Amino acid sequence: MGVHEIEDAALLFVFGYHGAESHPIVARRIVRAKQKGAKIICVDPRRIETARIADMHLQLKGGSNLLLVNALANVILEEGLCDYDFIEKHANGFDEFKEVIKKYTPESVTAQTRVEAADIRKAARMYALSGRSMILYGMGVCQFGQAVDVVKGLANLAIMTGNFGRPSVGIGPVRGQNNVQGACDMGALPNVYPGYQSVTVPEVRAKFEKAWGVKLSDQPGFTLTMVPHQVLHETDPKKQVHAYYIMGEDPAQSDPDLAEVREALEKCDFVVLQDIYMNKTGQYADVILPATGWCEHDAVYSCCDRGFQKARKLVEPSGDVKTDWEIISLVSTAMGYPMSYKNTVEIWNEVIELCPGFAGATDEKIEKNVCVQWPCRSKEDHDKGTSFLHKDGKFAHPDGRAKFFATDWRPPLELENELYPLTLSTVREVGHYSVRTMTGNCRTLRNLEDEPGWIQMNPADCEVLGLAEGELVKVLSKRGYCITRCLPTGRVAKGAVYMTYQWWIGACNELTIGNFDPISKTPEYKYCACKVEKIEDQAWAEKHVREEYELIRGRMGIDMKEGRAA
Ligand SMILES: Nc1nc2c(c(=O)[nH]1)N[C@H]1C(S)=C(S)[C@@H](COP(=O)(O)OP(=O)(O)OC[C@H]3O[C@@H](n4cnc5c(=O)[nH]c(N)nc54)[C@H](O)[C@@H]3O)O[C@H]1N2
Ligand SMILES: Nc1nc2c(c(=O)[nH]1)N[C@H]1C(S)=C(S)[C@@H](COP(=O)(O)OP(=O)(O)OC[C@H]3O[C@@H](n4cnc5c(=O)[nH]c(N)nc54)[C@H](O)[C@@H]3O)O[C@H]1N2
Ligand SMILES: [Mo]
Repeated sequence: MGVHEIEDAALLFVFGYHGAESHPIVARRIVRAKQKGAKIICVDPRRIETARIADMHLQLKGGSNLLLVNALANVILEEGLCDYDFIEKHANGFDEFKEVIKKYTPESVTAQTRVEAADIRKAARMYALSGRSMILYGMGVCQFGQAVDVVKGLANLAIMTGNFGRPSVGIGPVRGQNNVQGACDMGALPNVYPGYQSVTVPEVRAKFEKAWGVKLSDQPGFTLTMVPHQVLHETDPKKQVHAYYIMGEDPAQSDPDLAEVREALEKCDFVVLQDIYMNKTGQYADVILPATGWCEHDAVYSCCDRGFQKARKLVEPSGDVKTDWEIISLVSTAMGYPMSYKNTVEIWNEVIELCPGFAGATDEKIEKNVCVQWPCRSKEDHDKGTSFLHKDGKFAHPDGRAKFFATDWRPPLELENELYPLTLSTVREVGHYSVRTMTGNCRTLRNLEDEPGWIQMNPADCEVLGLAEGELVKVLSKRGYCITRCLPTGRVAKGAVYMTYQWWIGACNELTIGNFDPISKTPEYKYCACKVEKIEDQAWAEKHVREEYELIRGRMGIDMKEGRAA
């Protein structure tokens, strides 16, 4: 669906998504939906902003998503709240689905989800009966070892209640970065060319081979998160990774289990970093290729709602930098495959020529209509793109029907235990962005919030350890430790702590675990076991943090004279 459709839903089911911190502009749409009379159900283990304006907050225990989703489906089935006509006309696999779901009664999941059976029943009824229910989900779904199954579980809810194929319904992954959708659209995935065309389909491969005048492999590559394993532990020489070309990513800050990432970067024979700032990974790079930032070049972005939008160059870049596409062209030319694009429009024309789903999204059309959502197949003016998918119940499977898919819940890999009694979940904060190269280089934002960040803890857990707000603490897991500040808050449940992954010193990825969803290969950033230790010598700790910060800022080339932390 289009982002604007959020406002007109009759019910918003916000599941593991914290718009107020992550996407304040999208969050405005949620507030407006509320003002227009929508009901809101928030499913989050924390009392986030959405929970405060919601009609229901299901404060489940982290890691229990699929139990809750299956139990919601169970109620919808048991109480006959399905849209049977929609199911019959547009879906397959209903009987097998019912078989799996029937044991997930609300009572059977209460102990593990910590959500009352009566609340599960009430939420299921509200979702099924609103007439226009829209699901929004985020990293609270995706960052688990069992992630894709939960997405399919949410899709089941939408199929069984006929909430697909009309405006303001459906299931919306509110994708992370401003152009993460675009990166996928352009084929920055291991198994597809641009336009989601599979590398294993011979006709597709033949088309790209002809267009590019090369021979292409029929084997999918690796996902980013698999690289440390492919460098350190792969025994098949054909699958070992020896060189790593990193463009716009900082694995030494953003990947799980940083000790392992550092080992891999050190062992890798050749590392290239193409970035607009120095970052932690840059310290392991053999070559650094400096690129221009977003207002220094022309570009096309895809929003999370599949909308192509143009971004224009506003300022002339200064210093020894080039645009990303020029750098790629030069490297390619030097390696023996000449590329001679003159501008981004030329590149865009090649994209739409090779991708049937984007074929109609011409540069002129995006220019004229501001935003064109794919699929847009015809260059004719009348094809303005597609606001919502699955119109008239037509789905992407070859027979045009949706498919129910249900499976059993799997617990997270590393559960709380005697040595590490707390669960750690890692999230975002509004004032800083991902690996903080961009916002950490901005003095105003640093003045609002600076190293070493915070750990959100329930006041009862703080009391046990004798911790006060602002005190520096040591957080440890089986894999490493870091130092951060204690933030007592009733927004989180007892036994569960939360850190944001933006901090270089309070770097929670020293602690996180490399457990991956088998399909998406997304790490379990939202669950591992940890413990918090009091630091008796606070003066030492404050000095240590200051010194570490100066060291890192020195390596990153951030001017030490201005904007020093107070
Ligand atoms: N200011 C700022 N904005 C950002 C970013 C940033 O770094 N800073 N990063 C961008 C990126 S890359 C992304 S991907 C998006 C992500 O944006 P969101 O999807 O909102 O990501 P998170 O805040 O990590 O997690 C969402 C919620 O999941 C909840 N959660 C944790 N465990 C569970 C669970 O077991 N079940 C459920 N149902 N919920 C759970 C958390 O409490 C949290 O409130 O934000 C983007 N926007
Ligand atoms: N613990 C924990 N870890 C997480 C997460 C979590 O929730 N918890 N979230 C994960 C998620 S969802 C994401 S998306 C990742 C994000 O992690 P990363 O992708 O590593 O972080 P970003 O800050 O988005 O940007 C990476 C680099 O891109 C550079 N960059 C910005 N613009 C450009 C450009 O135009 N060209 C080039 N060449 N470079 C540019 C930045 O300077 C930065 O160094 O982190 C993941 N890591
Ligand atoms: Mo993300």
